Amino acid sequence: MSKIIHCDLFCNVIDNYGDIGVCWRLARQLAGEFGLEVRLWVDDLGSFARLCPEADAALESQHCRGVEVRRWCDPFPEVQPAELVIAAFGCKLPQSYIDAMAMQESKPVWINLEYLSAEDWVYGCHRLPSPHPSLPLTKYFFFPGFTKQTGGLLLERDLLTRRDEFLGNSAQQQAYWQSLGMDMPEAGTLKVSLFGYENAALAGLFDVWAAGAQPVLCLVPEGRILPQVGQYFGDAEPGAGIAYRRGSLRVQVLPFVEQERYDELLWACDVNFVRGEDSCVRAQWAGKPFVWQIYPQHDAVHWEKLQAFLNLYCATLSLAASEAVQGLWREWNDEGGAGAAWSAYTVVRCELDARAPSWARELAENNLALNLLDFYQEIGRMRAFEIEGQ
Ligand code: TRH
Repeated sequence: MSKIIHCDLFCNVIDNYGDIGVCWRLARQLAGEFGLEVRLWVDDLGSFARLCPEADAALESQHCRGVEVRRWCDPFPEVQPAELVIAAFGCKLPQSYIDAMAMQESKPVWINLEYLSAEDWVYGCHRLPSPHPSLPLTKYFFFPGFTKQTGGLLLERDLLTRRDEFLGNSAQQQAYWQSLGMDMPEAGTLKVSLFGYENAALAGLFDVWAAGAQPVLCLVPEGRILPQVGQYFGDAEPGAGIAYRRGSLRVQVLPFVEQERYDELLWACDVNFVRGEDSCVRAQWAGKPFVWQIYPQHDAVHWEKLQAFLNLYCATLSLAASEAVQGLWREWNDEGGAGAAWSAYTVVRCELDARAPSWARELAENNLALNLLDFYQEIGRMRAFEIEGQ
């Protein structure tokens, strides 16, 4: 029987839900699908509890869905380091923990799991070692990404099967809409989910939807864009459960749901507006057209990141579809005229609908958790070989 691998996964929540979203997903997958003993260290359990409502943000230690969740506090407790140590998004590990790693006879495999990017400089940095300046430890960079030259994307083993079952089963879909307190939308209604940051382009988009011939049902999970939604409809206190209507547009505000349930929303809609990192990946697994609001950075480097992804995503589209996607995404991210760009997008929707499932299938060939564990084993073999050679 093979030995159980212990994994310490460190998550420093910078803001929002992306950091913890990625870590929680990876932790569950490593524990549930690969049998690792995972300890997830989180410095903001309040954010974690939004994704996993059964968690108690006041506890130092608890078990959730097969994962030991620990508060990352200062001073850091004295613990035995795991064989596999993952620092999510390059977060800085506690010094006492690094010292303890250096004391181990068999040194842990220390991996910096980086942010997702489609930029090609990533190819040269993926799997690069970085020896510690003073301790006998090496940290390795691991980059998620969209091509074979990267570590791939987080994808649960059964996700695409579950998605296809949902899409092929109207009873399941009906049950989903009922769980939202709604009837299944009538055929011909365009169903849109809208998860985003504050965005000045929203009003223009709502105007176009409201004035259009096609009925649009827009589902908005509670979050940063909600005050603007309320403002559009003259409501100073928008909240989950509230619905609005103007012309052909109906907006329904949804509660923020536990992480596993967010996928159903993406599957149930025709177009998904997403943001950050994790929801953007989930929208791709949904096999539906999507519009990405990238996480804005002060030095505007996010534009290069956005363009790098667009270059990949649009490479197999017709010129018209490529221009329409790029036009809408740019306007949405620039907080500009998304309403006008929407019309061109509508014209190419059929092509985008057809392309999205095959795009997901292609990405699914590169599974991040699997690659991470292969890399862990590879480093172990490399070290054993070096010891034999001494
Ligand atoms: O929340 P985000 O904007 O996260 C971020 C962070 O800002 C982070 O600092 C930054 O580095 C990163 O983006 C790029 O967007 P993201 O990544 O999509 O994370 C949202 C998570 O919330 C994702 O795991 C899905 C989840 N979610 C739910 O669990 N329930 C919900 O109802 C919704 C709408 C989302």
